[in-house]
Amino acid sequence: MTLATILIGNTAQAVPIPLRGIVEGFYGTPWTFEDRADIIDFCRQNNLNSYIYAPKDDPYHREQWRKPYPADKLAEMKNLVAVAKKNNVRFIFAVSPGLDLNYKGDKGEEDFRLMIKKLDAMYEIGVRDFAIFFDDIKDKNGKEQAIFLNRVQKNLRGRYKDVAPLIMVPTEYFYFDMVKGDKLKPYTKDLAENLDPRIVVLYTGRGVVCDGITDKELAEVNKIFGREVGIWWNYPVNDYKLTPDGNRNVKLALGAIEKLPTAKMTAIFFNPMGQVQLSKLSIATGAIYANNPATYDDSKAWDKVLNEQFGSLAPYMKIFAEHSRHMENSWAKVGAPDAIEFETTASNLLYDFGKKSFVDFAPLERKINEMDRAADILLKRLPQKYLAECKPQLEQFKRIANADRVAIECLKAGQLDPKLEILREEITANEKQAILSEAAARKFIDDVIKMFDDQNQSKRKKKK
Ligand code: 14T
Repeated sequence: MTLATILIGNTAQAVPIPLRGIVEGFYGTPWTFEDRADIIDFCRQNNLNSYIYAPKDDPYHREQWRKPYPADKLAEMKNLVAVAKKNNVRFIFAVSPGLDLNYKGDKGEEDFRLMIKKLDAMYEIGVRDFAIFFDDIKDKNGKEQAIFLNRVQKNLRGRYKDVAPLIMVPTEYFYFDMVKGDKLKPYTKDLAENLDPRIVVLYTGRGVVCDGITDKELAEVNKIFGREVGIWWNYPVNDYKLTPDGNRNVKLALGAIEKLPTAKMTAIFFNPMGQVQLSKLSIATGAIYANNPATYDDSKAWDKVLNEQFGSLAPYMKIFAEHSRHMENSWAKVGAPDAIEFETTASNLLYDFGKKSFVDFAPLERKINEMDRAADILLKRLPQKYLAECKPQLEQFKRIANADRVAIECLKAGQLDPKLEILREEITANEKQAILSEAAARKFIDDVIKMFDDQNQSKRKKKK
């Protein structure tokens, strides 16, 4: 039993995180208005109460934040705000002015006026919740940002009694960027010292994309800001794994939300993938978490949601999703490892292969057959709107299963078949658009080829 569980009579009561929802905060093609209406309905169904509008590549949100929305865009927005109201979901409108915001002099006054004008237009169409984000910018004037935000908050709440407290994201928005050694960096210190304590601060954990947040880590950041901070959680977002030709959204994050605090907290927002339908898998587990952090069990939640969302296809979707849940690059790491059982079965097999006279290939062969079959069934039976988001990945999954099978044939024959190298080249070519199971089923192909290469190399050396 943790702090966040309250005993009433003799039964544990769930303590939902007060503000819980989705932040459309990724880089790349923004969702459509239909996507957003659909996701707001999904929020209601899953007892998530907030949606933040903050698509990085809506020019009116960030690069050209000063410009008012044209009439057609505003009409769509008004529609969406009505959908949110009907669904009992807060529509939180965010602006990211930090690329070129002025604080001082006439330009400062003009920018303040334009910000208020921008937010007023949203109030007019029914928005009552606002956010201002300062992430991913060069400017690091903590004090000026705080003064600006305090002034915006005071202005809005002075004129409108029904506007909620402002939400903000700092420029130093992850813990390792807020501190140097055991000291606060100047930006964070200035911001924390000057920011109205009623303004909600969001942060992403110890890194931008990191492997969990502990109660202790959260408490430390609460202390820094002198308030209960909220979490902007960068899973399942997949905008940061860029291919050499600049494609985003190539790896699908289909795992459960995991490793988040159980202590009492004030807000959590999940940053989704460009793929709206498939984002619902991990976000529905996040909703279970956010409605009762103390009792959350990620693997139970994952199974429950797979069944709810995929019905008779759930067992096949689970096999696919197991190979596509870990997100990692040089600076990011989140999500359970991909296909742990496959990985241990494969590495045990290769270990035995070098040592023993008898090797049992059957367990890995069974797994490979299951993967191939799952891909076929999903390609045939997934509803069109889901398939549209994962066809390249399912086809790549099939290619990998196929190559894994050939790799086993090579092991059985005791020599490398050049066909395996051709299959690997095909897979590599398709990694422009689809990546999965990098450290499991995809790695097995490389491991087998490398093993034969090493063997041949040492044979050649012996001849010399
Ligand atoms: F606001 C923040 F909390 C945040 O996470 N900002 C961005 C966000 O829009 C993006 O979707 C997310 C995942 O890529 O990370 C932040 O953007 C970055 C940060 C980086 F350090 C993108 C690339 C980076 F190298």
